[in-house]
Amino acid sequence: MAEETEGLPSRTDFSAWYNEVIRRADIIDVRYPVKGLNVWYPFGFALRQHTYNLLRSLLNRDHEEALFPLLIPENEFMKEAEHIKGFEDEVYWVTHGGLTPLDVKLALRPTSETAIYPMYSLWVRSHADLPLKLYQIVNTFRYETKHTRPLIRVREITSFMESHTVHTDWEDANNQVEYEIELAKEFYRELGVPIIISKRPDWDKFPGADFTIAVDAVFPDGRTLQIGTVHHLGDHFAKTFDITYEDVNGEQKLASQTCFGISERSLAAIIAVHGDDKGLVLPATVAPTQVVIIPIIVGKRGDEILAAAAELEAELKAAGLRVKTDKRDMRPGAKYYHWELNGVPLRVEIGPRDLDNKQLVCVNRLGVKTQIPREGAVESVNRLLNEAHDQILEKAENHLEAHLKHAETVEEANEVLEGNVVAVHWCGDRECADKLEELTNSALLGTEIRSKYVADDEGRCIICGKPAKPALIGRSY
Ligand code: P5A
Ligand code: ZN
Repeated sequence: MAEETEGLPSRTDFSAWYNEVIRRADIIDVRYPVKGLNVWYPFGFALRQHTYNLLRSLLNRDHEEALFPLLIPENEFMKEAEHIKGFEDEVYWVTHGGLTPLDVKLALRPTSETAIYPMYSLWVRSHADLPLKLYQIVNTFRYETKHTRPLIRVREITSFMESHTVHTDWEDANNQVEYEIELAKEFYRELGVPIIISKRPDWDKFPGADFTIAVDAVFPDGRTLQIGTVHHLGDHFAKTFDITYEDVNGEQKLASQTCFGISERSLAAIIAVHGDDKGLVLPATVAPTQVVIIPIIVGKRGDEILAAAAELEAELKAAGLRVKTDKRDMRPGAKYYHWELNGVPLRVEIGPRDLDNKQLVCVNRLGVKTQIPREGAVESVNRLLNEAHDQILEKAENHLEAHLKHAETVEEANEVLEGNVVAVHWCGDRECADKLEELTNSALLGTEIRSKYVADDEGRCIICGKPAKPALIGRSY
């Protein structure tokens, strides 16, 4: 809808590149007249659909999908003290029904703990009802005051996957936390997006949680984006909302809970991490079109070539692949440009010479060219799609590795912080963290880092010199 022929801004100006690519590749239109609320174009919506189908398929292994209301009565919303404190400046309120002021104001959910847990209190009776593992995929509203950006920081989160689980005890909930971390890892591996997992410092955890484990991606400019969080809620909400059960001995016990969230930031990560100066680079797992066939029509053999293209399309589609044939009357170069902008993982060209040689020319989105025999094309194309996936993951891994630095002193940290995430040692004291953040103009992202690039070694605190563990600092979106 918005394609133009001049080049995209270079990726070195990441923000300019990002804004252009999501517009030109028909992902999101930001012209809706409310700040932070955006419109999905059909192509963006298709990408969203495939991405969330993948997420659903992973969740459905051990969760069930449900749906709770958008509006939360003020009295429920106000029950958990920490939670309200964390969200009070971000809530939109519904105050009227028509012209009549409501007796009880209604919050537009910024997240659904306070909508779901009163119901859990009714549903959970006995240990036999546990564990309870539900999720929903809904829109939520947060009156964000920081700079909004499409998919990255929005005021209507249109694609909020929130999982909420209930367990008999803290240990069982903790196992669920680990399970959900693994689930997030698998999801992002399927998207080819490398991640860093860490425990957020206490002051940055989810309001009402025992602790928060965050999933971060590293963007082209070296800034990080939190693309998922798993929270151990302990029994804080269970106490507030009276989620109790009768154990095997007939005693009433408080339940222990977790929640886990992923939003359209997962799509921002796909776009930002893989994209290049030509546009989107989509992983085949979620690309709306996985293969585009380009008939190269020269001379008199047009009909023959179109027939061969149609036959190939039918064969690939029958094998379950998402395929399009671009029959438009245009120069092949202009077609390549279009499909590259849209991130299609594999282009297959058929010209007269290929017909004669019973072969196909395949070019993946990273520009790797391969000739395959026409016979057995389904198998070859599947292999090339898998290889393309490995290549984009490897490229992204290399980027992450190159942008993960280590520093022993504040001076060293300041030398490498521009454009990078930096591993340091920190003793765990808030004062040292505050000082470090101030001296480096960065944020302490987390500890207990799960990344093959950061060793779990003992060191000296970068501020006070006391024994310390690894911590990550960086600048984030
Ligand atoms: C977990 C799900 C929660 O809300 N309650 C239910 C928990 N956690 S969270 O960390 O606050 O949000 C989960 C993830 O949502 C993304 N996110 C956003 N995405 C786009 N725009 C926003 N304004 C926004 N706010 C949060 C983050 O990826 C976060 O980890
Ligand atoms: Zn210290």
